[in-house]
Amino acid sequence: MTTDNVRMWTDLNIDLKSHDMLLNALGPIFQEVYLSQKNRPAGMGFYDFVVGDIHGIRVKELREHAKTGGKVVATYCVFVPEELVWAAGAIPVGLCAGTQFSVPMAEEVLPRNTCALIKSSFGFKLGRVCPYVQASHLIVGETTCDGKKKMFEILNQYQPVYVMEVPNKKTERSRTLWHGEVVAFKDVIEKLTGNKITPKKLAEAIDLVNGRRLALQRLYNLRKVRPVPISGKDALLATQVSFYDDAARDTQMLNTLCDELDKRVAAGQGVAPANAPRILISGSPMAIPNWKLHHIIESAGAVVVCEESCTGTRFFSDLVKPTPHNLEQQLTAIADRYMNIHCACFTPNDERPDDVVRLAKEYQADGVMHYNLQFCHTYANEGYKMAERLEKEGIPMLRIETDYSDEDAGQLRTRIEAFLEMIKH
Ligand code: BJ8
Repeated sequence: MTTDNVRMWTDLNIDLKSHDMLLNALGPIFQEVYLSQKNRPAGMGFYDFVVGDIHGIRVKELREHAKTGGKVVATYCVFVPEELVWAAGAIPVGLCAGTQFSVPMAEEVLPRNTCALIKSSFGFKLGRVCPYVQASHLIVGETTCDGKKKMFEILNQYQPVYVMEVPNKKTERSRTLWHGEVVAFKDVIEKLTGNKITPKKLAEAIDLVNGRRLALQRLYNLRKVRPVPISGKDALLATQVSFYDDAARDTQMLNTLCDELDKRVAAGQGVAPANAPRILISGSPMAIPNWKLHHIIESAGAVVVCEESCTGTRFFSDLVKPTPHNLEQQLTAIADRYMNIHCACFTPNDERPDDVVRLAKEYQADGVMHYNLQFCHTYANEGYKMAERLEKEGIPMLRIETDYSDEDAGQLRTRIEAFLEMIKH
């Protein structure tokens, strides 16, 4: 912990005592979950460094940006079109939190029966333990689920929040509404930054974000190979870091990692034996440092080969389609791309089971684990239709409902081991 960092955190009004406790807890968990893995790609060294300095260097970059008049825009959902933020010269940063540490802080205000992701994120603000929240000039929320929607109203009492209306259906009327929301968001960001979003700037931002999506697609494509050249834990970490690292640097680091994985594939080198059970996880997102399920699965000898989630395929599968440099057409292409995210907030949302079936085949998954955070009603309910669909397809599925605490780890381990035993070749 450098003096510089402490000064920066003090300037950001961080509660230093709680913050110390948070960082001190993270180190041993990272050691146990990540650094104990054997045969990791050397390219993961970058991600280890990022986690080792999680509240240091990147926050410093955001502060430098702010010193020159730049803005930082925080988000909680992959529906917020980050292209518009970059195009206005601001920096987007994903804020979702995946730690139990801040959950009790949030429970002083929010109902206990709220999902851990919402509580953890809100607790970060209430407890003043997250420098990314503190460094943001605007938080952008969305109307995806009721828990988040109502949390944003309370969060707005602490920090400026702007909420985008995400429709709940996929009809033409909903698409029109969403298109209007994207246009309105452009105006909000222009007002915040004082910068006009030009077609040229927007084209550059579209290329920037598409570039990162392509790099993540490349990483995930490499996970389709048997034996798989990278663990699910490492792939998850690389994806999680993409939510807050600089997009250009992130793309470069992802591609460097993929170059190394290409060589592993060519040499037939895997992180697990070729016959290790291959698992696809589908459901709620896993924000950093939520590595709980992956750790249990991979400690039991299986390997996670894909995540159908917003910290997985939903984050990068679709690109913004190329258009002429014309603002209206670019905004339509952006709105169309984001409406194609099959979040459980939509009704109906039959495209999601379709995706899972397709992904299970592409990634040669032996089984699917349907993961929902406790009190997340949208994903919990979709688990029913997902089970029906996968049964028809002959794909074994295990339903997992959990939170961020370790209380149920033993019980989960037992259920997961039994499932793996059943699907073993
Ligand atoms: S597009 S999945 S990132 S909303 S887990 S907070 S749904 S109660 S996170 Fe999400 Fe956007 Fe959808 Fe993706 Fe609510 Fe459920 Fe909690 Fe959730």
